[in-house]
Amino acid sequence: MRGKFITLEGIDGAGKSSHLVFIAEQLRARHIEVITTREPGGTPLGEALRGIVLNEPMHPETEALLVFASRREHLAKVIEPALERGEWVISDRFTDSTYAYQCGGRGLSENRAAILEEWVHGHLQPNITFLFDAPLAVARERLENGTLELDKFEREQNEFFSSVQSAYLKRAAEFPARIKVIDSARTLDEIRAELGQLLVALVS
Ligand code: Z5A
Repeated sequence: MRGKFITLEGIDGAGKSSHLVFIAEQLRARHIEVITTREPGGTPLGEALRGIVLNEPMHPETEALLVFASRREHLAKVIEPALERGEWVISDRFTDSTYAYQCGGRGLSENRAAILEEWVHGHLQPNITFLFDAPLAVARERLENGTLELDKFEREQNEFFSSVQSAYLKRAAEFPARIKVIDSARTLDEIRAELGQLLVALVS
């Protein structure tokens, strides 16, 4: 049986990476084969592109083309083969990030993103997306406490993150069956309890 595809989304510091391991453990406890991966990245080429996207200033359309190039490789080499083998894939970020950061944050037209999305994975969408949503001030504080060196995106100002967050919530309103908004201003235990329930529904 084909595996399921789970993606984690949210503004920087909202907490998605903290929950990736928990989600994988919950699934493995149910004897499900799981791989975890991330975007941009997930392949040697994708990781090289990640270094460029996160650190080099560039035109918003160049940024969108590079994250979709990384995604094409990721789908071909990692995501699709794993799903075909019946494994579940958990990706820290996927295409909703492009709508949030490049469209919401940088002003790229959604039509351009939709063309690339159709080209790169018109046939595939995540089975479920957890959107970790926290007030900007909370996310910012967590990030500044946890990170030694901020990348190009993390150095952006509140206005940018506010636009990114609005774009995420717009996506969630457009795709309510797929995108589950998780209030991540709560404690880790409270969030895990909700994730646990959502995973039970996904597994059964
Ligand atoms: N990007 C893009 O522009 N377009 C695209 O299409 C894609 C990506 C795919 C890299 O992403 C960048 O790529 C991203 C957009 C761009 N922007 N940036 N930067 P990334 O996911 O690798 O980087 P990130 O967003 O900065 O992830 P992060 O630093 O790992 O943040 P997080 O996953 O949201 O948070 P966390 O690491 O789980 O938690 C941050 C800290 O808060 C940590 O110390 C935790 O222990 C703490 N934390 C988390 N949750 C809680 C709770 N509930 N209570 C207390 N403390 C908590």
